[in-house]
Amino acid sequence: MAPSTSPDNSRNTLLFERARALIPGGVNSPVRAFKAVGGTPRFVQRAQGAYFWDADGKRYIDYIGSWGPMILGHGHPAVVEAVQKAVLEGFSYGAPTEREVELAEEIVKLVPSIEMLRLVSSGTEATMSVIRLARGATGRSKIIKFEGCYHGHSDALLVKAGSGLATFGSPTSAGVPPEVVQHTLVLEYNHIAQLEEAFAVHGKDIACLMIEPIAGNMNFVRASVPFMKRCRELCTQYGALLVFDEVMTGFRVALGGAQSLFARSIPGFKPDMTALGKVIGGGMPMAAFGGTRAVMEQLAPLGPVYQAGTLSGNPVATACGLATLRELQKPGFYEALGQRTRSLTSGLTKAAAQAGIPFCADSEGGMFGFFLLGTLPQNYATVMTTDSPAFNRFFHAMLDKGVYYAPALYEAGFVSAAHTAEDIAATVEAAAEFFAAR
Ligand code: KE4
Repeated sequence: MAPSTSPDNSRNTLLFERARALIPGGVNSPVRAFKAVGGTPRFVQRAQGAYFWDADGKRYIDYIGSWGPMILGHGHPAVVEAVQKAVLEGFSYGAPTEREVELAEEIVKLVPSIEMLRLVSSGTEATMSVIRLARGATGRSKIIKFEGCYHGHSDALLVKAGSGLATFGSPTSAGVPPEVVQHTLVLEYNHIAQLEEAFAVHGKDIACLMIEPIAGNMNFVRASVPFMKRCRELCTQYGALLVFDEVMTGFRVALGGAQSLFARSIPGFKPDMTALGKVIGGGMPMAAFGGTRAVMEQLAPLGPVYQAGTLSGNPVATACGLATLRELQKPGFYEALGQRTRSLTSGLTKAAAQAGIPFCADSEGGMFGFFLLGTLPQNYATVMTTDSPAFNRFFHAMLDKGVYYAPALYEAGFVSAAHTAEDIAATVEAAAEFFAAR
């Protein structure tokens, strides 16, 4: 089946043509262009609850939710009310507000490893600032990241694994000079021996190790507990900072983020720094980074590490984020969300098994992933063994049936509190029809 494309007279097609005339690829972020899956992106006209409607008025069950932020579903009344009230007080001041303090207090209360934090406007800003701060605080230049983990598009982090093991990476993007990434070491996710080798050779020069604790940028791959335990131990042993990039997992997989899950298995576990985003803005431009007071106080205006932002802590975005975080803390929120997400992944797995299709899935809280593979991958190379054309056929068949998954096999999926059991049943039925026809 060829990728579904909207009919030529579709408003999606017409809008995509207009957009491509003025915006590179017709989109303001590459993954939205459907390049990996082919076909015509759906231009969203409006969204409500678990759904959005495209430019032709077709309804989709939304499993992207803005790539994570819309955990309550689109247009939650308490959030809408908070934003409407905030805009009447002003859009932006470039001066401190009480609400920034309230949001900081809420995050510090919910994420024990964060003693102090700074608000920024995107996950990229958060992780970019963390790298600079880690380097400034330690006086070291080298950083470790993992293949398949994405931390935004700052130069030092646009790096792919070198040819051999534990080599310094080369840029994944044009425009990034090799000297900018010469200090970035790219390792294989979940590879303990390689991690130990890297620290044995470079440990005293490593400023930080940055990791997605559940890697949503290679669909859904968990760091194993033994691997994460070694990351913590080696960072401590060599004086490097352990940085959790929880831009996607923060408040998405659990109220305390992925770090709270590792703390259940590893007594006393805490990262040194955390990057947050997505959910904490409730869909508006808001992210944050935080950690121990000793490290955070190295930041301007207190310390020598510079970092700034015109719209950082924006009063409308903080209202949206605060209203979202308050809803998440209601009793039973994550239990219900986790159960709803698991009903999706188990339903899809059962439907594929009945049709004899290789398929596996995993989820935590409101985040999930599935693979057209027999077993859950542990690293990027394995994820990429997926039959891409088969995924693309599945993606477009679901799109035609009004189910909207991430338009790339290496992206995670998201369930919101607004997704009903009926939505899940309809989603599973659509997949079962597709699998049965294979
Ligand atoms: P932003 O700069 O896009 O707000 O955040 C960058 C970022 C940092 N860290 C993690 C773990 C992330 O997942 C992201 C961004 N996630 C992607 C989805 N894979 C955003 C979607 C997009 O790029 O359009």
